[in-house]
Amino acid sequence: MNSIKRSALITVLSLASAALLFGQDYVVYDGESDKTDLNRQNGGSYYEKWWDKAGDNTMADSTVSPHAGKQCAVWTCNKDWTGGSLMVDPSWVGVNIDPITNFQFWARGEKGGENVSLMLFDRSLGQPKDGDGFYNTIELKGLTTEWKKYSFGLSSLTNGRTGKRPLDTGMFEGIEFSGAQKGTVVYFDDMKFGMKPRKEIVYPAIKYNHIGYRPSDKKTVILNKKVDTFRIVDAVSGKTVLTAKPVLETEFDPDSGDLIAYADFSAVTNSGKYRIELADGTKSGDFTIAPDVYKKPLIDMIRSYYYQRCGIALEPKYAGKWTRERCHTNDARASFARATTERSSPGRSTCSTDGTTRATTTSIPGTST
Ligand SMILES: [Ca+2]
Repeated sequence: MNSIKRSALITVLSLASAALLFGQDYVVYDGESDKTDLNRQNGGSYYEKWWDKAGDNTMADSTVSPHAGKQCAVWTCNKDWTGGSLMVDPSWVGVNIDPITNFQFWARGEKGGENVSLMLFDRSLGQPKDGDGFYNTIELKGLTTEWKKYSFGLSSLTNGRTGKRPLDTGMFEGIEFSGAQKGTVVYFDDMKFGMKPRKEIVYPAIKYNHIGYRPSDKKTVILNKKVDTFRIVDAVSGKTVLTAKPVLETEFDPDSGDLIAYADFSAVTNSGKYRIELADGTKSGDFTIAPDVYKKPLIDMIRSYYYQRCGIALEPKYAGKWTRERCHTNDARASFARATTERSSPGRSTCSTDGTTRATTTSIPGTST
């Protein structure tokens, strides 16, 4: 990226290319719902001023000519070079933006010609070794009074340029607004992370009980295909032991969107390994018919409670390769976010493996804690 000038980072997309969205977007701000406006109390994002006295800069929901819907956000800089941050996650947990491909938003200036800097940051912002200059910054220069769409490939913002620290994508926290002169008023709307397209997952058309079936039980498999007949085949000999017709339950199940049919093979009562084959050639994996098919799952399930115990050591003779020392032996404690009007960022807690909880407080550039 260092060979590309910063200004080249900014790609102004035409309306024609606005359709190039990815899968399900993560809405950072659109001003249209409790979760996507600036009301933290309702679970939305919120604005936190950093270098300021009260009113040096603000960000608020606005009904003045939004790009879409009823509201947009208005950022107002009342004192040169002051700034603050749009906190994306009101709970301070952080947002995993690994599956994100781009950062996009619409912006306009109140008068035209406005400049403002946007910086994506994670929890490490402000640690002594990470001044704010270590992050990649989006420089918006010369905004117009008309709404324009901006989009940035996230890799250009997270992979870093020379001397820039990449974002911790698992702990993404917010977007800083700064770098403007007194009197700058900028509107934002439809601020989103574009998600990678989701691959459709295709599940096998035959749903059978992988644990197995007891000889005297009613035995069915669910089919998501319409076929005239099915066969139960002895997996060892390859011989067909039953041929029958499935019963169609529905052509369209509203919950799954599937066709559902049942293939009943309760007539097969001899212990052994079998599979089901449909008239169109579709086959299941092998399954067992035996009186004790539930024995091993029962043991595994009960044993799982032992593996999950933390206050005792897991011994090799019981735990095998999952042997370990006892853990979480101390009382745990957690600290929570302080009022956002304080000049330092909230303390956060991390539960460590020894059961203690480390509270960390992050300094913010330009403030003292
Ligand atoms: Ca809106």
